[in-house]
Amino acid sequence: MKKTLLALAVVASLSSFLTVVAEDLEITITADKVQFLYDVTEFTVKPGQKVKITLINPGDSVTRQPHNILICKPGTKNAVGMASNAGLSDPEFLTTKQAVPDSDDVLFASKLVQPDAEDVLEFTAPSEPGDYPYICTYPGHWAIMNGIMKVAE
Ligand SMILES: [Cu+2]
Repeated sequence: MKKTLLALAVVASLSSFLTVVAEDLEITITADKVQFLYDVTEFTVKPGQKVKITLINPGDSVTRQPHNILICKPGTKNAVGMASNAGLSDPEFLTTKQAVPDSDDVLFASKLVQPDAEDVLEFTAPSEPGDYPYICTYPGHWAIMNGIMKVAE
């Protein structure tokens, strides 16, 4: 009887350990070669999970456009997108700033990725569950080049 209880206790503590240490999520998102789109438009992470996104801009892209990926606070896709359009008046927007608008609504941002290049964006998922939009803020892309990172248990 004692052994059974001990075994149960071990199993219980192991399973709670496993829920706390969720595996890192690695995901590859590739920009479309013809349209301003990501090939992944939705993925789900756990609160506090470590996330690694590799953004690939294919070398044989027809558009030859740079792309990036920004994770934004829930409900702020349009605000951040509009801020990126406005960024065009800033001569440093596409260079030093990597097309990332100055906004508290931007949580995480990759570099601007040229064709035939990639960038890795690593971050810890927010602890607050919700739908976090991600967008490309190369001006004009965000309205269609976007997706949702769901943070959910
Ligand atoms: Cu883009």
